[in-house]
Amino acid sequence: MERTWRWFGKNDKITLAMLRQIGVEGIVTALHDVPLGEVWTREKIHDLKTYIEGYGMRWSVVESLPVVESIKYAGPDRDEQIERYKISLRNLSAEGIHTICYNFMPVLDWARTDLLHANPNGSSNLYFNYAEFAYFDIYILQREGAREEWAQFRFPEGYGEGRDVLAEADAMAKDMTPEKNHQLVETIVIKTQGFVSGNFKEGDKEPIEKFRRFLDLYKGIDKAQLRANMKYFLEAIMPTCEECGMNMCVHPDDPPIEILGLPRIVRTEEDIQWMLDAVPNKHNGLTFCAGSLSAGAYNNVVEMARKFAPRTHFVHLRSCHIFPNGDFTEASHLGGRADLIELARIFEKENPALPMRVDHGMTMLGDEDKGYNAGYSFLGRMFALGQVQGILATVDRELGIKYQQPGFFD
Ligand code: DNO
Repeated sequence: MERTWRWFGKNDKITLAMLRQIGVEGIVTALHDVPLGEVWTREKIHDLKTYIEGYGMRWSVVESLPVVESIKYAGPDRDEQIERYKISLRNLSAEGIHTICYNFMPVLDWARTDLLHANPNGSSNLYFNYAEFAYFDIYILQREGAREEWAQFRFPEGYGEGRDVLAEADAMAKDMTPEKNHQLVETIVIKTQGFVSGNFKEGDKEPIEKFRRFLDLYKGIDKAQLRANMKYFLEAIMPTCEECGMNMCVHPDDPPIEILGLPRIVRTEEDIQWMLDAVPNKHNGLTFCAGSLSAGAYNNVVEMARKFAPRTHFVHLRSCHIFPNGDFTEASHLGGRADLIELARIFEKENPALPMRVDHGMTMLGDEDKGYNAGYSFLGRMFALGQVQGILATVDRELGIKYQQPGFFD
């Protein structure tokens, strides 16, 4: 697979010169300065692409060309928004970029409750605690129906036995302080969304009010309706994708659970099969995010990779550990539920040119002071990339694939 790296543009503290030294071949990025819903112009795309090429790499994948909420909930301007999306697709293709990662998660992109959870080795990782999330939902967001929903909440078989998430959230409420509440809002809304979704920004004055307004847009939208809206979007853009050779790859929901009373429709094998069958076109494909999928106890990630490899256009390698109480964290890239070694075999056999990036590394050895985006450390991700490069070198030898890491005397 092509060794790629998610880079956040010219303001990223991790520079392309740094990435060149660690074996990165392709860049995964977006026009982060273009407001949500605006067309990506050919000039802007060309400028960034040329900048990347100046460092001897290529712009391999767009992550993300965001799908605005009104396409997801079918607002009055959805057709106009889809037309704009198509223009951006054409402009990207004209500049030689043919892989687009996007998601169809309503309101909230990925979610965690702790961004610096201590690992036993002194580094830290992202973490999701169900009770803290329930606390946020019931006590901070004060979402109608939240309490009843959490009272009904059940963990997948084999996890969270005897755990009462609602009781834990109520207990937390007793010693919560405004500072702790603020921190949870920063974690769930600002720091995880600010750099990816465009719905929320660093410095938003009243993020919770804004959040509630977004949630209101989805009143009455259930799973079937959200599926219908996704199908509508994909059917509308497929002729453009065919015309300009564009591969669309949906990112699975992270975590793969229904949250905040919103439907989530890219969580399981059945969901993915549905979305591939609903629009049976090779250009309608998948970002195989092993990390997101492995956070769902019901997902057998290796089996899913075998099944969906032919429709996978982009791979995220990371792996999660689920604790007996149901909470989860990022595992080592050599461990966890995802089995990255077997995944590397499956995808290398399928297509050795598939772009792949490591995802969410540890925060370690001073990463914490550098102001990197949550989950996107330098040293932690570099460590993970080193591990994955080792896995790929071994698998490539098994399969007889010749690979020479760029930038070295062989
Ligand atoms: C988080 C990311 C997601 C992903 C988008 C794709 O770390 O994996 O934000 O980029 O969902 O649209």
